[in-house]
Amino acid sequence: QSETSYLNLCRYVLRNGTKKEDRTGTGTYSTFGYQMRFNLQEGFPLLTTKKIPFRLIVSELLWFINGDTNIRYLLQHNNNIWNEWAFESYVTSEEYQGPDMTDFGRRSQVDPEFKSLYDKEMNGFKQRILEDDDFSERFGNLGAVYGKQWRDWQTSRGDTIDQLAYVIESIKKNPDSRRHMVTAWNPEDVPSNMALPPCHTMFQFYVAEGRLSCQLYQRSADIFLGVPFNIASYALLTHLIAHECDLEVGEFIHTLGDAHIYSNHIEQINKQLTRELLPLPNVRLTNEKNSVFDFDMEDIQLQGYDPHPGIKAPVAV
Ligand code: DHF
Ligand code: TMP
Repeated sequence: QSETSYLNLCRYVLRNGTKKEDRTGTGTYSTFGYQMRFNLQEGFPLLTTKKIPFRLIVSELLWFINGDTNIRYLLQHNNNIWNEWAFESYVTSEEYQGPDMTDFGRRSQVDPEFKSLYDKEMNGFKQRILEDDDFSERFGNLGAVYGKQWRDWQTSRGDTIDQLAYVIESIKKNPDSRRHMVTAWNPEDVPSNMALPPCHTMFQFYVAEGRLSCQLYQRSADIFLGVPFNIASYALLTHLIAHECDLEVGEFIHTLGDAHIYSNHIEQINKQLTRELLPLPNVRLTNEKNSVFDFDMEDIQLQGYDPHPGIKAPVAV
């Protein structure tokens, strides 16, 4: 079963990872360069050894596909996975007048009194993003992140490039091409123009024997929290594009740069590794729609997902 390749990654980094400090101050065990393969014909690669909320994968992917970079859409779909990075830009702005939120990610894990202050500020922040258009324009936007680069890449000529639409056209017209590439890594934007430089930076499609495969290069991989989402997200993108192009799905190949386990995720991973694999679920896409750009949440259904319970872990900000 293809989940084994994820569990092998966990085992490999636990055993061989080098202790390494990181930007967030959490500390990691890390390795450089690793590849996993998922045969999408075997089933949909959503982990069964811990529950991954599929609706979060779908709403985040549709948000990318729509070219949206504002967390308001995610909040409207009850998806909180990007909140901290928008909140960070708010609490470091001149407009913010509340209690000191410096280093809120770490402090909220170790200081219960601070955590209640933080939860209150965060809830107020989310409410304003949802209700106040002007506030949401200014602080809900994560900058030139994935959606912007995929759909609306800014060129030096002053126009923009819709990389995703182009790649779908090229898969249809010229399936054998070796140029089915999309890149989210825009060197001009990386230093200052975004909340977090893209982690999943570049992907390529490949067509052979009527099957569509996808390979992703991920420069930085949070093995316990981010990677399970990234696998499912690109597997789903491959399904959506295959559906539009009248192809079957092939493989998802996941290539990692700095692949790390945060020091405060070790216990959780060890627990997960004791669990037995369960059957993989399947995705069903509506036949009423063809274009990737027309899909809504309800057009994407997951069947047969009966995983082990979720395992909580703090996210490093
Ligand atoms: N920073 C770090 N340090 N790691 C990440 O994985 C990460 N991912 C980002 C943005 N910044 C990041 C975007 N994707 C979660 C999962 C994916 C994600 C962000 C957060 C997460 O916290 N997942 C939890 C809870 C999900 C929920 O809200 O129910 C999980 O248990 O999977
Ligand atoms: P970095 O920018 O210092 O590499 O920090 C980004 C962290 O977020 C790092 O732990 C990797 C993790 N991450 C993922 O694993 N997957 C994702 O999709 C995103 C956005 C981040």
